[in-house]
Amino acid sequence: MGRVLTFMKSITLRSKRSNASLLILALLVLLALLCFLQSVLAAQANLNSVDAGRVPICGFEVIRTFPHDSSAFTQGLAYDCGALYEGTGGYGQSTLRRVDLRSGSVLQQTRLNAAFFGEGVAVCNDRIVQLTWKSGIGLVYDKQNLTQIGEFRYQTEGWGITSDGKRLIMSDGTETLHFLDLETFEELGWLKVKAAGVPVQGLNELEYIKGEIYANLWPTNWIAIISPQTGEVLRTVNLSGILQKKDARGVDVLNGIAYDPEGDRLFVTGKLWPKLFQIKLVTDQKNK
Ligand SMILES: [Ca+2]
Repeated sequence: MGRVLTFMKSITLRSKRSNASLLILALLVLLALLCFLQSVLAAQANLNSVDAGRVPICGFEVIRTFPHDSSAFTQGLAYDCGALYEGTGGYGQSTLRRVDLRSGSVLQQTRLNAAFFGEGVAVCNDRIVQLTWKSGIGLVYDKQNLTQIGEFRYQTEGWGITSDGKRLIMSDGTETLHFLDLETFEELGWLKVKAAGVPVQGLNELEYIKGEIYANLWPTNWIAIISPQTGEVLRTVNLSGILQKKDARGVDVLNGIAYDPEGDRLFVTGKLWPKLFQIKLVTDQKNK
């Protein structure tokens, strides 16, 4: 009798464990669905806010294609004096790297502390600044050897960063752009970005180009081109389709804009993309 009871208890226990496993699995599936839904809704909100018809849409032409490290979860991209500087994300995987444009090979890199999720990068004279996502800490490096020489703090999340030569311009995932002092990193002011009066959320990787701010709109393949004076989105471009199908398996969204002022070259890539593109924006043409 005792053996039978023990056997039955064992079955009950296994059944409870099995139910608990099913419950955990169901919760994980639900969580994944909620994350997906949030991402879809966020994308929709951003696309609505750069509403076609009210904000001009540029087309684009691919001028040249370069290889890109398909294991790089690109969070920041900048071009300076013949080299690309790239920041990658992921806890335990974040890096700052100098990359050879033509071959896509990493010439030099510094790994971040595993507690940091690397974000945007900007080149400021002889230094490079790299944001971290949720740590509230910006990292400052010597441009020559990518050695960390300092850090600074901020109150928001860190997403994208660029420089207009006088100030740093930083995004935090919302519609706000922050202007920081180049030397002290103190906040000098901020700007709300709107498209036809509607706030534009998800401002991500940034690049200052000829008096305008280019911003990737997370989680989409769109770029918004913003007036630094008014915060108004002046025009947009949708780069969906720039990657051929064979190159698009397993990739994440567009996130990386860099500009070579000497050669007037505009570069874009994305998270885990195997290619980096030099593109030219075409105005007076509908999105292609
Ligand atoms: Ca950039």
